[in-house]
Amino acid sequence: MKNHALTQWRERKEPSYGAWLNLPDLYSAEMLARMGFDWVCIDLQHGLISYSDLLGLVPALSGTKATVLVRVTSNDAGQIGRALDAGGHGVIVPMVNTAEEAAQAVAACRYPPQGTRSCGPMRDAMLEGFEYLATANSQIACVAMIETREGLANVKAIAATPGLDGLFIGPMDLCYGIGITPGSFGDPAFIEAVDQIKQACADAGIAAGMFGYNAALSRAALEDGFQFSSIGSDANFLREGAKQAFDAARGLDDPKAAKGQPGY
Ligand code: 3PY
Ligand code: MG
Repeated sequence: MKNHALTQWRERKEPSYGAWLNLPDLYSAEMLARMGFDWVCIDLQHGLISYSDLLGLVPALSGTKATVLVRVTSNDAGQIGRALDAGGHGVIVPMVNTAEEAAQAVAACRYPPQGTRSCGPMRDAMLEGFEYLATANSQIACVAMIETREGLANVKAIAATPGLDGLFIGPMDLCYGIGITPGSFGDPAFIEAVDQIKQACADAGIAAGMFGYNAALSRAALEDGFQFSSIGSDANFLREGAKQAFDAARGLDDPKAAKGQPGY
């Protein structure tokens, strides 16, 4: 197994574009993946997606170049194992606050001796047999989200966690964490926090990622030294596309709508 997104992040030569799935629809998931995104993240934390939905979404995405990441609901080894056994090629773990928590997430992604993942890869074993076991530890991506005050305070130690592949900023929770209004991404405190996280990644030699609420936010992050960003979600693409068409048909074109509005 070769993880396309992980290769991009490690080599850092090109921006890595992601699409975010909040909806449990197989057709729209496949459609997005076929558009050429480097990775697609199935969001079990805030998306309207169950584990049974995930079992259908993973095959719908396979056969495209998109690396399948799963945002789990919490830093839970059992759930991380199930997401990977179902065919996820990496996890995004929310609300990581300490280096110990980051190490727990990494251990859940790696087979012994590097970690404690229990052996039972269902989908990848079907596709690759035991070959999967030889490559899984190096090809499964483990990403920790920095989005709390405590996580930010410990970001250097978290980034230095052996085996961790990247940090991913949850901008809205990060705003809450540092005590500013959610969405005030121009606030100097937010910019300072983002810089701190980016620097911690650079020092540790891991990838910096940003949840982008729209293409403009993602582009700014990627031009500012981030390696990966989600440029929007299925729900947001649907809402924005529908809004533009509906407004255009009524002659109400909103110049702001063309740039895309933040949203889940
Ligand atoms: C955040 O903005 O906090 C996120 O986790 C994005 O879903
Ligand atoms: Mg969050």
